[in-house]
Amino acid sequence: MKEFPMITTIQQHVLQQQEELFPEARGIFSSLVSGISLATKAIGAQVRRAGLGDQLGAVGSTNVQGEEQQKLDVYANQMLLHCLGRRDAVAMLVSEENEEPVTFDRDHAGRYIVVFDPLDGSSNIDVNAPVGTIFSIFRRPETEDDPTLAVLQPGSRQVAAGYIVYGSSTIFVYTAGRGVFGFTLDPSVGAFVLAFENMKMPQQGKYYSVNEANVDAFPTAYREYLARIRNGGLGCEYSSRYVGSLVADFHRTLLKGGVFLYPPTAPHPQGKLRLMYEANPLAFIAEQAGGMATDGVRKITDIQPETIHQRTPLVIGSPVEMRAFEQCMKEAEAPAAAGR
Ligand code: P6P
Repeated sequence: MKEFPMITTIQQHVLQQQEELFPEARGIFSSLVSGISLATKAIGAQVRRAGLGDQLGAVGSTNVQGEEQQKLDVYANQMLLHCLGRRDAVAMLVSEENEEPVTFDRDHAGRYIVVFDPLDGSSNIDVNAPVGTIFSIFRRPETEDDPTLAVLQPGSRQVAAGYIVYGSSTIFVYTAGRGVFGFTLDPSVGAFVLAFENMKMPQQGKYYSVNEANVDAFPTAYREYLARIRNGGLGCEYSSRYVGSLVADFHRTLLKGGVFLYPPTAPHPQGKLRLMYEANPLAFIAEQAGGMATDGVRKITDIQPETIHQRTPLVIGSPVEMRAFEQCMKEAEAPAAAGR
């Protein structure tokens, strides 16, 4: 009989993983991934129809960040809150679009906290550029009842993290601490199907990714680092690639190697990107894939958050580029240290 290609859906993969990783999870953890999978299939369907209905444009309100909300931002947030909020495993949900954690009055407290950016880069939708959903999963601390304090955990305590990039295809990438796996949404099956096993970031890439319009506002060390990249100081020629959508720029860096930077700038001296639901999940994935992620001083995953929506500078990428960046930061500190 003709052999048909066997498929592994993300649900099957998580069940296999959790038998090894979380034997005590009893299917609880996989229910979270199923909730995210369901929500992001619905979000992707709306993103792909942008322009055919009332999906495009701004809602006419701003979110807690003071950013203009796109209609699809609101839809994506509501879909994730709906699909995850129904899962008993969820103790609370934290979204870029909600100032406070969303908690649930259940007979028993859920065991997991899901933190997410429902639709990152949504301003790119109007021009058909890739956008994405980013999520991070923590265990709820047994001893902390205050929702905000329960959320404020360093990225090193993430149980799982991932993103869904709505690009030329819809790809779900996640890690649960035992490697990075990618699943492509197969419209003929209506499921995310395993397409990338044990994803590893190349030791060195040929792309650097930064918004060059801000370069004059970058700290000196960052400007010297970029100059070193451009003048062949890392041993090969580089091209610049910048989509302006974090998930798309990171996904390319994961697959092709290189480095993505969002340094401190004048409008954002603490960086523009969010620690809890942008930098942390991508840093977990980068580390699991053999890459690195820093805020310029510390590993992203070592940072103890002080507020849920706090921002951070982010430099994330392959070992060669990241070690060169660390060297530039050390050289920048050396004169200052000598002068002390
Ligand atoms: P800039 C999108 O608005 C976003 O939050 C990230 O997805 C992206 O990496 C960054 O901002 C782009 O910011 O200032 O370069 O337009």
